Amino acid sequence: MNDIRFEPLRQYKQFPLEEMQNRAVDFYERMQRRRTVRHFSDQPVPPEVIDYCLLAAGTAPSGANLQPWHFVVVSQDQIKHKIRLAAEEEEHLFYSERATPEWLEVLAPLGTDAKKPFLDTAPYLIAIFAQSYSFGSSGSKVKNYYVQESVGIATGMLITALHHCGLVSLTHTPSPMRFLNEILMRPSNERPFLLLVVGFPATDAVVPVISKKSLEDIATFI
Ligand code: IYR
Repeated sequence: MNDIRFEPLRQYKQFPLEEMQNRAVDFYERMQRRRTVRHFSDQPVPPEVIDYCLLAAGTAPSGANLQPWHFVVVSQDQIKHKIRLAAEEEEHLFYSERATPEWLEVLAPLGTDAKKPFLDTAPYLIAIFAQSYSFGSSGSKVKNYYVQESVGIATGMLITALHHCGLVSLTHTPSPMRFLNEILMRPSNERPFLLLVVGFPATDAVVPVISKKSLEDIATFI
């Protein structure tokens, strides 16, 4: 029989209504300032900041609390360069052959191309892996549930934590990215989910002029 244990919800904190409203507005304004950045400075980032952001990501809810994620934090120049070469090879094929004209058309306003110099410049590349299954204590396979959802939520929390610390990030998805398993020596139960490029923006960084949908466009209240 499973030994189910419960404890009181000790850490929950309710705010007075006015403070709650202020917090909602403040958080929205903070998140509105987040931009995906493609021009990075090589200024180093304190490693403890990355550790805490990863710990924050690791608090994410997950299917059956199985936490089906693994983060590989790459800071070694040699490994970053290997990733750049492999990613640029895939991206070159993407932009010249694989992407449909419709896809290239929606990408055009972002000004992206097959060159990925930020993979060398940024101080950290965080490769996020999704574990379709894990290994139990006896080495047996344990199936994970809602893997995409769980890893997506943890990734969103990581991006939010980094932004909260004053860092910028780029969600990079070279496709396919199986080469990350080989370069980073990850086992076959792990599938690369996303490559997050992390650091400070270059002093001359620019971002495309874009807008976000309105509340009316993203939500229905009934
Ligand atoms: N993976 C390519 C293409 C790309 C695709 C989407 I959808 C984007 O929002 C951005 C880029 C690249 O990284 O250039």
